[in-house]
Amino acid sequence: MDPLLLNFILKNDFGQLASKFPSYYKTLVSKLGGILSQVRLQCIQKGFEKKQPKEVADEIQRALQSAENATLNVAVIGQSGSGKSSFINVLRGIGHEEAESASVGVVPTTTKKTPYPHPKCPNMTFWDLPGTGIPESNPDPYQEVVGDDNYDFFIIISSSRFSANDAFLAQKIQEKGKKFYFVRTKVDSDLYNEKKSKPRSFKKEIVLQQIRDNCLINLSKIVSEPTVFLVSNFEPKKFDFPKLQETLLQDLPAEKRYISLRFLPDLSETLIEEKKAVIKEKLWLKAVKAAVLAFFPMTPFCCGFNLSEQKRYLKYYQSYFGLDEESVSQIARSVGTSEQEIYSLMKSTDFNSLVKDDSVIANVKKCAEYICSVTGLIPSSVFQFYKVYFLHLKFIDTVAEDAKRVLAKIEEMKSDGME
Ligand SMILES: Nc1nc2c(ncn2[C@@H]2O[C@H](COP(=O)(O)OP(=O)(O)O)[C@@H](O)[C@H]2O)c(=O)[nH]1
Ligand SMILES: [Mg+2]
Repeated sequence: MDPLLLNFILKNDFGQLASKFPSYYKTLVSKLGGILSQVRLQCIQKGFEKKQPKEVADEIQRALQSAENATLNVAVIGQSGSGKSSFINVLRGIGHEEAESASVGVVPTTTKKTPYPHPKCPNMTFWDLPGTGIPESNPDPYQEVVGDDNYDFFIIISSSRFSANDAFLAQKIQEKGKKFYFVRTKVDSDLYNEKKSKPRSFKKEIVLQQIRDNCLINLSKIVSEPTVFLVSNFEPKKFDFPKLQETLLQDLPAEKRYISLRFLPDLSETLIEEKKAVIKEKLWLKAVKAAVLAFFPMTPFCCGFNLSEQKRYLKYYQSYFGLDEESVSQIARSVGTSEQEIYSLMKSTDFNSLVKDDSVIANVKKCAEYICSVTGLIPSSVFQFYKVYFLHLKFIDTVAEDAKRVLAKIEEMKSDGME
């Protein structure tokens, strides 16, 4: 039960909401941050203070809309062959051999700046920038590349010892006042090579630390607190890929966080948890908006309980966690199993039992009893409102657990395949 919302519905106490909203909001949101910027939070709080429900509802609506419509432009830059295209394919959740993938190869395959929109979100574009150091490349690629102000941030990709080219790029981006992340790819092959050449003294952690130190020492001459992410584009769930994703999400402005969380691949359980937090936050904001608007006489609080509509929502949550039909068949293909096997891991396929779930009914009853004990009756619109709210929470929790089981299965099947 959501105490803030419940009290508001019961008492319509704007003063209480004004004072509690910002701190309560912070307890609800993902640890990477929520979708309301500080400015929006203050506007909402002011709206409550002035008892202006319409302003509050409008501000929430604007926040929800800008979260949905946000754009993200990521520039991926580095020497030819360093793994830029492979890296972009990982972030777009696309296999290197799929039709829409950025072409990957042992010979230079990208000679001009190429946009790769996310297949499910055209607002999110990764820019594969001309490989430097190859004869066909633009004589002054940095001017074109770094001069463009439309990128939200840069990712410098490097696959070997820190080079003069890496330093030059970092310097140029830094001079432009833009943010960059330094990604060292192909650590899988570094480990493999080290193990081959020094089988007796090989220690994975030491090799990784040496690579990290080499990058950090050089970068610290350019930026004050450098961070380096060691990744393998072949095994993105390992090494620093998940941490890189978390850092990007944390650093993004609030309104860009929702689509980024939604469309970047689920590389770890932590990211699934963060995704869950942001979609619950969205549901909560919608509920606050509905409750606030219900303050106007004649505004319907909730449009009743429509089963087919609820089914559509469940499908939406499945797609949010990358478990829609298309994604399931893609997952099945990528690990070489049947769609049926993936579906057998998912409890959210059973819509009817979710609708009848005891915990949803118990939560609604608890709220209804509490409201009745204070007011003597519960309007049916409020009852329906809670029914929908708790059902959606159940949908989200169930789909998130499904996503974790599918993630574990993918890992298990991939490691079986490698043995
Ligand atoms: N072992 C290993 N090879 C990689 C990795 N990333 C890319 N490659 C390979 O490196 C070559 C160049 O990759 P590509 O993505 O085309 O680099 P780009 O020229 O920077 O776009 C290809 O043969 C890739 O398969 C990685 O993380 N590990
Ligand atoms: Mg390329």
